Formats: sequence, C-alpha cells, structure tokens
Amino acid sequence: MKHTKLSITGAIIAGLFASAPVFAAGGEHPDTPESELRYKGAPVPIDPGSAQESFSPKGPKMTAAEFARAKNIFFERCAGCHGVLRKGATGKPLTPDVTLPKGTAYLKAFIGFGSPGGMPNFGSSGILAEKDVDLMARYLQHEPPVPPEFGMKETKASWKVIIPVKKRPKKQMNKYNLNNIFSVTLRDTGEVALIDGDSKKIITIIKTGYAVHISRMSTSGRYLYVIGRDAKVNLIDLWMKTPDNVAEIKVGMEARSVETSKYKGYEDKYAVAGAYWPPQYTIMKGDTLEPLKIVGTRGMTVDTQEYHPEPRVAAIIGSHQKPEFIINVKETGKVLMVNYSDLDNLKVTTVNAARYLHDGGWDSTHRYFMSAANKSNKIAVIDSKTSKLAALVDVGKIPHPGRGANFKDPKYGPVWATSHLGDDTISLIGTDPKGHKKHAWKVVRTLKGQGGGSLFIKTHPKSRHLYVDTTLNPKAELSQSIAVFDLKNLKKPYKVLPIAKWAKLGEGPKLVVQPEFNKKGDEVWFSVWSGVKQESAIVIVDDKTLKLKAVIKDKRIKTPTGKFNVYNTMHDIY
Ligand code: DHE
Repeated sequence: MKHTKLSITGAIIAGLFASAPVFAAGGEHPDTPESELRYKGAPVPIDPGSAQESFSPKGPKMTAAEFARAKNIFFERCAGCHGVLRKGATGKPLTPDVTLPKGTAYLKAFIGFGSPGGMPNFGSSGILAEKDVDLMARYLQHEPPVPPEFGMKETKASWKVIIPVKKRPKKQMNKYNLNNIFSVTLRDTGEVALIDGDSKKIITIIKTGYAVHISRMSTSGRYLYVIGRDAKVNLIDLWMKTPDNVAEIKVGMEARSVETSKYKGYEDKYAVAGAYWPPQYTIMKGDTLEPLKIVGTRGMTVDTQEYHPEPRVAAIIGSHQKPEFIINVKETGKVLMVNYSDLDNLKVTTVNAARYLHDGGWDSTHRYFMSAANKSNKIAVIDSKTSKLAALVDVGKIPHPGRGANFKDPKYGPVWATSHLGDDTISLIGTDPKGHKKHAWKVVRTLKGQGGGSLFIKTHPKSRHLYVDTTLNPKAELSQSIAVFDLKNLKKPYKVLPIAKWAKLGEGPKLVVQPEFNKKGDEVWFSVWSGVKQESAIVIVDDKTLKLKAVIKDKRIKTPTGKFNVYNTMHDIY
C-alpha cells in the first residue's frame, strides 16, 4: 500500500481523537494517566514502501506480503513513540536484541493488552485484529527496515522557487496591518489560514505541507515560514497583494520545526528547519529556501553516552546574542548552538542538557533559552551569551510550555512559567540572576491548575492574566475550557472560561488549544479543535474583562490548532 495523503490524515485523526475513548475505557494502564496516553506520536509520514524489507535469519517466519503490511502498521501506529528505527523514544526500544529473547507469545500479550508504562492495548481495544497482533509480534523480531536518507541531492530536487526574488513586490502591496495578522495552522487540511487580527476576516488560505505544524517569522516581518509534518517548508511573502507561497522545499521525510536568523546583520538572511527523519537540520537562504548546508544529529546520548541512530530535531530558536541557531536534539538530550556566520567552517557548541528535549522559549530578556526535557521532568536553562548550561531545574511531570510565559511574580520578580502534561501544576522559575539572585533558576512558586494534559500557556507584557489550556485532559469540561490566573494576585483561585461552549458548535471533541495574543496584547485567541468533518472555531476573549469578544467560524477553518501572531512571533513576545 502506498501511503497516501488521505490515509495518513485519516490515521492522524483516528490516532488523536478516536484513540481517546479506548484509553479511557481500560484500567490497563494504572501508572499512565490518559492525558499522557493521548499525547502519542502521530503516524510517521514516511512512505513505508521506501524502507526495504530486512528479514533476520533468527526472526520468526514471515512472507514478504506480511512484512509489508506490518511495516505499514508500524509506521502508522508505533513509530511516533518507538522511533522509526525502534531505538526507543517515548516508547521502549524494540530492536531484535530486545525482542528476540522475549519471543512471539510475550510480545503478543504486550501488544494485545498494553502495559502500565503507557503502551496502548492494541488488541483488546479492537484497534488491531488478532492476526495483526500476531503479525506485529513476529515483525518486531526482525531488523527494523531503514527509510532512505535525504541528502542535498534529494533536498535540491524538492526545492521550488515559485516567484523569484526579482519578481516579488518592492514594497507592501496590500493594506493589511501585517503586524496583526495571525497564521493559523489548519492541521488536517495541510493549510494555513491568514486571518486579519483587526477585522477578524480570513485574508486567504494557503496550501502548505500536510499535518502542518508551526509557523515562524523572518526578523523583518515580511516572510512567513510554515513547516508540515511531511518536512515541507513553505515560504510565504506577506507583501504580496494576496500573500502566497513564493518558495518551497522538503528537508527530509518528517519534521516539526523551522526558525530564522535573528542576530543583528543577519535579519531575513537564513532559515533553518529540523527533521525527525532523517535526523538532521538544514540551513537555507531566507528569501528563497535554497538549501546551503545539511548537518546530521546522530551521535551519543547525554547521560549513558551510547550511540543513538535517530536523535530527532525538536524546537529551534534563533539567538539574539550571537549569529546562532539553538537546536534541541530530542533523544540525545543535547542542545546545539550552531553558528551560521561561516557555513563552510561551521562551529557548533554542544551543550549537555537532559532527555528528551522538546519545546521551549526565551526568558523575558531573550538571553536564556528555557528548554523542556520532558522525560526528565526538567527545564534546561541555556545561556545564549556564554553558550553554556546555566541550570537544570526540576519541575512537574512532563513539562510542555510551548514557548512558555514571562511575567513578574509580585514576590520573586521576573519568572518564566510552564504547565505540564503529566500533572495539574504550573511551575514558575525565577529568571533574573542579577536582580533576584537567590531565586534565579529555581521554582519559586507552583500554581495548581485545572488538571493535567496541558499543552500551552500564555501571557503578554500588557496583560495581567495567565492562560493555561488543558487540551489533552480526558474530562471534556477541562479539555474544552481555559484556566486564567490573576498575575497581580497569584493566590486568588483561577477563573474558568468555557471557551468551547462560547463557540456554540455541534458534535465533536472541541479541544481548546494554544492561547495567542494579538499585537496590542488586549485580546487572546483560542482554537476550538474538532475533527476534520466537524465544525471548529477560533474564540477571541477580551483580556481586560475576560468576556467573549468574537467567534470566527467559517467552513474553511478546519482543525485549527496553533496560531502565530506576526508581531509577537517576530519579536518573541510571550
Ligand atoms: Fe507539536 C510545537 C513536536 C503534537 C501543536 N511541536 C512543537 C515543537 C515540536 C513539536 C518539536 C517545537 C517547535 C519549535 O518551537 O521549533 N508536536 C510535536 C510532536 O512530536 C508531537 C508530540 C506528536 C507528533 O507526532 O507530531 C506533537 N503538536 C502536537 C499536536 O498534536 C498539536 C497539539 C496539534 C497540531 O497542530 O498538531 C501540536 N506543536 C503544536 C503547536 C506548537 C508546537 C501549536 C507551537 C507552539 C508555539 O506557541 O510555538
């Protein structure tokens, strides 16, 4: 079977939404809360046909057709957690040295009934038929098939300049207030919606990579970069009469992150995208996406110092202190400070952090990168000025800050905050080593939110509120609402805003996800995310009054998730 766009998209929805009730029903995972189980990797968008069969002489018997079917199932259901090469990530390693001694019967029971550690019960839940459970148990005892590499030849072949620089506008050709445009991820249609933050009208819908993930801005605010899970990067020119794609490229077969050069003198010069497969990052020209340099991330893990063949690139952030990209490498637990001032003699400083690095953002001074090591329950503080680890801070269970939230704690001064997937806490970390030395890089306060399953947290320098989502909490009243804390009085109980209810939608999961401020910092936008065939919406709240201000509904707004305000993204305001 060829992995078509449709089947993958369907599977993503199935994986994310349909799996939830299955997990909820079972008492099979006493040690793993459902909010964690819900946060499993999406299907890997690599064509399984491209990874060659690799029968092992010691493995149980399988026909070529069985192997091909198992490969499909593995890429769709398992690789997100166990890694394409089965070396282990959120899920355990499943290489033949581990699986062969266990044998078919043991593996069948494991796949069929799941484990307390978080392995779903694929058999008893009905996700996999009995014969497929048997098939997978045998497949796992063979060597993992390796998907192809993606070097400069393949990258260049995928590169298209749709409108050359010379033919692009010399000035802004539209009347939009560019600073207040929102790029909204339409996850399952492979598009972004550009929405005018002033009029709340959709400007245009632009085709991007499928299962599109994040948007980032060039320093000047002219160019918008969007990356899809299929590793396609789209470059959108906001100066065009109707903004549209001017270039595109693929940086691998699976990816999540894109960023731009922010250092003085390098504004709009470079872009960088990080891939999950192959594990590598690609530096490109900022205005054309011409690929300039590809660097692999395979290497040794930070703690056990063992070779890892698949260390995926997670968050990337552009330094304001040096001409550097700061790159989280998930499985090795290392942060790479990649100096782009001389691409032929590339200098990379490797900072030891902790596993598995995922997302993160700046402190308010834009000097310290606060990076979540989600399996270690730590925030790694990277000093972008000295290129050193400033601290590893213990926080709650599975920190997931997005880019986090910066504000002044009435008692402890400037703090950066993260919420958590694995518990209901919000950790406030002191970030002012000069003015509040005693409190720097310590959790100075822990707030109690609505529940676990939080993905994103947000405030704005002009706001007195902190917004915390609980998108993956199994309780609908929590996944469909937002907790708001008063930053002037953190002892006050949080208020709950029934965002999904305000959207007045029909059937659907209606998950409320990712608060994002407008440029002025007086309104905050939320996605109400339902299935691709159901109605979704964007709900806008007045930050002063915490009252509903507007609801954007349109049949084109399908599966909205991340929203990126141009000005706030350009200036790293959060
Ligand atoms: Fe994300 C950021 C990876 C699932 C919405 N996500 C990120 C980043 C990474 C990442 C590495 C940081 C990028 C950066 O800053 O450079 N996300 C992954 C996954 O591997 C994971 C767990 C599973 C998968 O297979 O993709 C995953 N992410 C999701 C979702 O299911 C979400 C909720 C909905 C969606 O759109 O797919 C989702 N991720 C987001 C958003 C951001 C993000 C909105 C950016 C937040 C921000 O404010 O910057």
